[in-house]
Amino acid sequence: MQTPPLALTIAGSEATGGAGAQVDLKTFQQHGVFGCLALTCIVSFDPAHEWGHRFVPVEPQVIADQLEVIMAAYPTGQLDTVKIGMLGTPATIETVAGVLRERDFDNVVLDPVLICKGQEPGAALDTDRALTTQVLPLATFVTPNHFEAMALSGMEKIETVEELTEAATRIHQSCGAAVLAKGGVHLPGDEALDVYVDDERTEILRAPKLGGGVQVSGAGCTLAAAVAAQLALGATPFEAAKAAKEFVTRGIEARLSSQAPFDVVWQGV
Ligand code: PXL
Repeated sequence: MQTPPLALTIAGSEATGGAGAQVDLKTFQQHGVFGCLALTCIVSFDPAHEWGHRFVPVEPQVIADQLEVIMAAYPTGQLDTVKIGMLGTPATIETVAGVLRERDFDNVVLDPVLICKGQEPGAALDTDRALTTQVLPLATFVTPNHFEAMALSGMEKIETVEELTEAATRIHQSCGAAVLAKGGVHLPGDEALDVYVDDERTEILRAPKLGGGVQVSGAGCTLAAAVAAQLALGATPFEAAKAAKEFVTRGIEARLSSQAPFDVVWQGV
C-alpha cells in the first residue's frame, strides 16, 4: 500500500452533515486523501426558527492548539494542502492567517464563506473585511459563489457569464490565486456555469442545472474540498477545477433530502 496524500481543512462543523468540515472530510476520503481538521466554529440550524443559523465560535487558543499539533505531526513535504472554509470571526481569521504566514503550503484553497444559506448578507462586515485583507492574499485557489464574487470583485451585479468572467478576472488580478467563480442557479439558462481564471487561461465550465434550479446546501464546500483533494493528488489547478465540478455534479444528482428545507450533496457516489 502506498501512503495517501494529506490535506487539512480549517472549517466549521455543520451538525447535520450537509456542509462544513463534515463535507470536507467525506470528500477527502472519497478521493483517497487522508484528512485532518482544525475546527473553527459549530453551526446548529434551529429547526424551531426556520432553520436559522446558531453559531458558536471555537476559542482562538483552541484553534491555535489544533493547528499546532497538526503542523507538529505532519511536516512540510507531507502536508502541503489546506482548504479553508467557514472561519466566522475576526479573531479566528487572525489566528488562521498567522499560521498560514508561518507555514508555506503549496496549495491554499479558500472557500470565502461570507454568508451561509439563510444568513443575512452583510451581517458581519468586519469578518468579511478581515477575510479579504488577511486570508485572500495567502490563497492559491479561491472559489467564490455568486454573492462572494460580487463582494470580492466590487461588482454591483453579475447577471451574465460575461459579468461572471469579469468578476473572476478582477479577483484573480487582486490576489493572484486561481479563481473558480460559481454562477450556480443565479445566471439564466439551463446550465450551471462556473468561470475559471488563472495566469494562463480563462475557461467556462458547464454542467446541467439539476433539481429545477433549487439550491443544494454543501455544494460549495464539496467543490472546494474536491479541488483541495485533487491538488493534494497532484492535479494542476485547472484539472482540479474540472474534476471537482464533475464530482459535485454527481453528488448533486445523488442528493439527500430530509426534513430540513434544503437538500444536501451526497459525496459517496
Ligand atoms: O455552506 C457554507 C457553510 C460552511 N461551513 C459551515 C456551514 C455552512 C453553511 O451552513 O454551516 C460550518
